[in-house]
Amino acid sequence: MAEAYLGLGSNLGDKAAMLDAAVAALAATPGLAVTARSRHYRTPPWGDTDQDWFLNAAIGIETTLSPHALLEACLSAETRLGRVRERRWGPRVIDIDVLHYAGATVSDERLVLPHRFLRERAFVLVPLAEIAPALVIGGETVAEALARLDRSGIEPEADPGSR
Ligand code: PH2
Ligand code: MG
Ligand code: MG
Repeated sequence: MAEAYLGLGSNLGDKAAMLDAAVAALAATPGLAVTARSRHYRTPPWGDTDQDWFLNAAIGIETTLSPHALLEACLSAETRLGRVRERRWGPRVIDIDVLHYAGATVSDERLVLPHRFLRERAFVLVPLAEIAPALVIGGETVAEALARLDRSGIEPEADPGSR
C-alpha cells in the first residue's frame, strides 16, 4: 500500500456534483481507498484567467496501484465523468491530478511527480494543507509552501457532510 494525494477541480456545470462524482468513482476503483477528503474551495482561475471560477478539493488515498496505473485510473474516471480535452488550462467538468505518491519521483512524458506546479498553486495547496499540512514535498511541508503564496480569493464552501 502506498499513500498518495490527488487534486480535484471543476469549473463547468454542477461543480460540486462533479467533485462528489469524482470521489465516488475513485473510491470504487479496485486497489484504491479514499482516506481523507478536504472541503471544496472556490478558487479564482489560475493561468488562463478568462474562464469561470473553479471548485477545488484534495483527497488522500491508500493504493496498491503503481504511480502510472494510478494516473490511468484518474484519466479513466475523468473520461467516464464526461471530460473532453480542449485548450490547455481551459474549462473542464473535472480534472483529477496526481499530486504526490509516497516514495516516488517520476518524470516522463506521461507523468511528473511530485506534480510540476504543486508548490506554485494556492488552489492546490490550500485544500491539501487542510488534510496534510505536515506532508513534506520537495524539501518543505505543504504548510510552509503555502505560506509563501497569495491565497486571496480562495474560500471554503460548506462542509461536504452538510451539503
Ligand atoms: N486548473 C488548471 C488551470 N487553472 N485554476 C484553478 N483555480 N483551479 C484549477 O483546478 C485549475 C486552474 C489546470 O489544471
Ligand atoms: Mg489534469
Ligand atoms: Mg490540473
